[in-house]
Amino acid sequence: MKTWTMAVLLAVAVAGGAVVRAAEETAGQRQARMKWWHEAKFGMFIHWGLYAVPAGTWQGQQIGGIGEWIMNTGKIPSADYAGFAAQFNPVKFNAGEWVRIAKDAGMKYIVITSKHHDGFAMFHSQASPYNIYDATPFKRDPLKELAAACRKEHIKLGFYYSQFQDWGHPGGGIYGERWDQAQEGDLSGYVNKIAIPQVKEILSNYGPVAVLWWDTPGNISKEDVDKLHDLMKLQPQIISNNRLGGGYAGDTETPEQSIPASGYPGRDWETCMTINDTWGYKSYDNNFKSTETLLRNLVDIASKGGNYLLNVGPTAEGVIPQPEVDRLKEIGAWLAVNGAAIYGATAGPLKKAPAWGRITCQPGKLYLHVFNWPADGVLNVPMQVQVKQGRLLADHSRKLEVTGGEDGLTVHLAGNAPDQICSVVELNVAGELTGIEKPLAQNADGTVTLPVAEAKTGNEPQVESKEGQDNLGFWMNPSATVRWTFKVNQPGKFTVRAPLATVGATSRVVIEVAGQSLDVTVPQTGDYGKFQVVECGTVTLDKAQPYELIVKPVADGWAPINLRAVTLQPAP
Ligand code: H79
Repeated sequence: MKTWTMAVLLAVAVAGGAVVRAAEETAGQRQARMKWWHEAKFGMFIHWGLYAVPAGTWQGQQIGGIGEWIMNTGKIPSADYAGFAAQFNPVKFNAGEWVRIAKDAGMKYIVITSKHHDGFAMFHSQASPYNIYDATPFKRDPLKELAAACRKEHIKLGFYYSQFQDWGHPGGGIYGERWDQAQEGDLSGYVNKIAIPQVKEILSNYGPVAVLWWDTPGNISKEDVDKLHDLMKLQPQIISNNRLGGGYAGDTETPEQSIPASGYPGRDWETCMTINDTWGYKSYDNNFKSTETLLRNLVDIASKGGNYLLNVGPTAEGVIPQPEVDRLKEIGAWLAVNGAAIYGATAGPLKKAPAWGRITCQPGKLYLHVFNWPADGVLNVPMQVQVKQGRLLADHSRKLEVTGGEDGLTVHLAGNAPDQICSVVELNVAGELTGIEKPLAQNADGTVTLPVAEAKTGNEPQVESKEGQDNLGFWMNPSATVRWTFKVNQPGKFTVRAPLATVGATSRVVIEVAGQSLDVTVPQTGDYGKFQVVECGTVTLDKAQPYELIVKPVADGWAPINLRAVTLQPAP
């Protein structure tokens, strides 16, 4: 996790708690407002702006990081950056084609950058001439065209708007230092002269707006945030995210480039992610994720109850790069066969995903998404439920035998996997459904591993999964604790270790188990993603019985930490 992300989320978390519409909206009304979004599951994020012109290169230098940040990362003077507008003439832009690409991918909604941090509006704004209609040879309003194309094809359209960061107008917010005189000014002046009028425009001039995707809350005053918030009344059905600031929780959590290990119980959420390593187009970023990764991400997210907002970064000519289109097409082909297991599906019933894949639910149905087709054709599903029929979505004629036992259901998969990436088994089920989850226990060699994905944490901290490694982060609150229950059958003395990370200063926690308490100093590792295995001490667990282990911040000397696991190893 980047420190920066952490700071922004901290701003949200600290202010958090307020619920946007609690006063005006009943649970039933909210459910009705969110219905299309719950069914949609899969949307297209579009990052398109002036940054597509430099496309990652400035004065012959390739600028590192994400493409839409090039002005900031490359410290490009405002006048030079504004100069890109003269070269921005996306004559190949065809709104109908973009909508077709989204539709063919099986996506149900689009969220496009109406103005990113660079401050350049991608619509015809009256509030500032620094926009695609007034400042480029293009002289068209792509958001107007996209809104019309989406309406025609029944695709929902939402707008991203960077309310705080604006490097192109005086007074606009900046993460980091200003680098140009032209940026000098007062934040409230910018918010009232640019952000508020522009948000009013995008919510007034483009028909129904399905989503407002705020980004980077920053430190706009509460008074000004309230004004931004109240503009959403212009679109009473709009769905907004949690990045406005000012204590507004919004409708959705927005993990960026990561999939939370257990979703966000009690909250709607949407993972946004790039197909390569940039949001805005970079000519030389060819690090495209495979269709397998992207599709399994969609399934993983659906199995945890979330939505997937997958990004494309069109070029300055207005073209979505072909490698992105190719991958989206393949996902769409899979959804055309297996969509019943995704659209409108809810999270699977198990806390922990089975090793063979993922599970999603529909009323009366369970969908087994098989990533790893078992060689012996036998699939164990650790849950008890009455099964009326099992079949493959890819081939309805292949009926599958399903038997029940103490360890749960056994599905007999005759033949080969119909899909190398993910084959879906549909089970018609009846009655109560119970998961059979094995409690954490000692391994044969006596060690106990307590992974963060299996910890009880309450609402905070949260487990994220990155590159296959679970990581418990966003642990800002010193009164939050993390606990596990596990069974010991070989009692004895154990050495306790934990991979830990913190930045800035050391931090302190205590680990409590069986009435014993270990004082742990978390070393500075320099990065929340860089872990050091800390020797915490020894404990004695002298009975064959379940124990509870708790990790608790120490009030004095606590700083936010990240944790991967706690292990107990038999000590000599
Ligand atoms: O719009 C996309 C990003 O531009 C935006 N959110 C998504 C949806 C975003 N803003 N900030 N961040 C994401 C994270 C910022 C990371 C940073 Fe950096 C690390 C900013 C400064 C250090 C990356 C590396 C950008 C510049 C250098």
